[in-house]
Amino acid sequence: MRKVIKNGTIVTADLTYKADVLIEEGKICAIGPDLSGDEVIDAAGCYIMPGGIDPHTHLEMPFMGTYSSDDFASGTKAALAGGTTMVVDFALPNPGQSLLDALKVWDNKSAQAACDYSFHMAITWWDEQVFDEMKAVTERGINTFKHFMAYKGSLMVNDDEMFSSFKRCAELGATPLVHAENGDLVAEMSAKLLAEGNTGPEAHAYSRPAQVEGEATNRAIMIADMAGAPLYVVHTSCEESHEAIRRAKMNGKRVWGEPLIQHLVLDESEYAHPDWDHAARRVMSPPFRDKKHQDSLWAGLASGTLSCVATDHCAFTTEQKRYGIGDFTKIPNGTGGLEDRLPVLWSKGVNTGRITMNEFVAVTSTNIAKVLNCYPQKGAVLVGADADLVVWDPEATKTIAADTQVSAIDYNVFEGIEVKGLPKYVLTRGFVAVDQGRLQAQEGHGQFVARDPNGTVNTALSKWKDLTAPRPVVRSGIPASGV
Ligand code: DUC
Ligand code: ZN
Ligand code: ZN
Ligand code: ZN
Repeated sequence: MRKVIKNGTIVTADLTYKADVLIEEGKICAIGPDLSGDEVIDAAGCYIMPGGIDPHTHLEMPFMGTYSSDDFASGTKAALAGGTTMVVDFALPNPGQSLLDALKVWDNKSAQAACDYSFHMAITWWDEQVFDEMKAVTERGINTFKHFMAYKGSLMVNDDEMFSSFKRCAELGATPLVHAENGDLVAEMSAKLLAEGNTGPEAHAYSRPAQVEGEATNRAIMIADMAGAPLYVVHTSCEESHEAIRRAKMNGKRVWGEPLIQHLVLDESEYAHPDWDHAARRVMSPPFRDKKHQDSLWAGLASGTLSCVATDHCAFTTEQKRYGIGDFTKIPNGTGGLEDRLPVLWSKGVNTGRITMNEFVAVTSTNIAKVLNCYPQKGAVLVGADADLVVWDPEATKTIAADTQVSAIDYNVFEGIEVKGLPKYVLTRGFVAVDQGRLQAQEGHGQFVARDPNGTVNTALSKWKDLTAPRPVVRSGIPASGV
């Protein structure tokens, strides 16, 4: 059975043009004028774009004494409802746990996925076993390793551990990722705030100012450079971090930054809301920032110094957030966004003229597929690519509301925002998961996407830069004067 999408305008990261798209066995098999198939999807008045890829989600993640409340079933359905056709989640070994055992846990959870998915592997501890297992992980098609520079006492790794792991990434052709916040300083400032009686959610933001993120981003960039590895900085939320990334790029370093849709449109005033629940629901790390930082992030997307827009989707219910009443450090960190990333970015970015439609496709899909090394299977409207497609109606509107969302939690941080531009059809490998705006996703349809190591960037870098290679011995150590 061949499906054909007719009468639409294709929008890719670099082109906008009118053509039909023919789909067979889950793949795009032809693009051109006047194509015919057994089933027609009418895209008149709509744009045909590659489905969104969310490079950063935490589905059913054990974290801060609980589990995030969207699992691979509700999370990937929410993704599809909003035009995202692939998510990349983080397999998270407990410190001391085998990476391959952690991977089995994520394999089991993801069996219910409704859209395709891949994993990053977190490095939460370091020894020879981890060093060895990283190779087996890359052989499973996972070429990205995440390092938490924050969450002292649980997930955080130190500089020596990061340096070892980054060098291993360079050897394996893998890319390290960092959550860049200075965990020592955050721990110290949190303790001081609590001791002074600052126990509410606003203190979460006070404990993690932009400086802790800027410092950690710059440190990670320098460590990656010494290791001969590229670097992907997750949830870039402030000018200080963006500045470090910009400078690195100008110096020829392969570094990418990933702002979240939340940081682009929501600001720190949310934490001053008189309602404790309202503020706590918005507690995430890094926290929301002021407008100056938002302007910097938008500028980065337009200029290309920031590459990908993600969600860090890590959804907790109000009841879970209330674990932190009386102590902000116990509020589970995380917000949702999987369903809203594309409509909100389109409305606040494309409709306002801050980014073009082609830049929208680049930062929500194509750049991500390239950096994570699954392009052009994903992120492309090309013959041979997976038919992960969105037929986007730029005139459709809605008001974001928790009452109508797919996500399993009881609120939405974007509540009340009016969006214009919504998916009319969403196809996941040819299967129509959103039909005229109605969700008909199927749990279990999603498949794991293997991302082979040795993307072009990684290979080039580790050949070019090997600062850790043995150095020539130029002196014996005895002064020549013989004193
Ligand atoms: N930040 C969050 O807010 N939640 C999950 C993990 C993270 O780094
Ligand atoms: Zn993080
Ligand atoms: Zn409220
Ligand atoms: Zn995260």
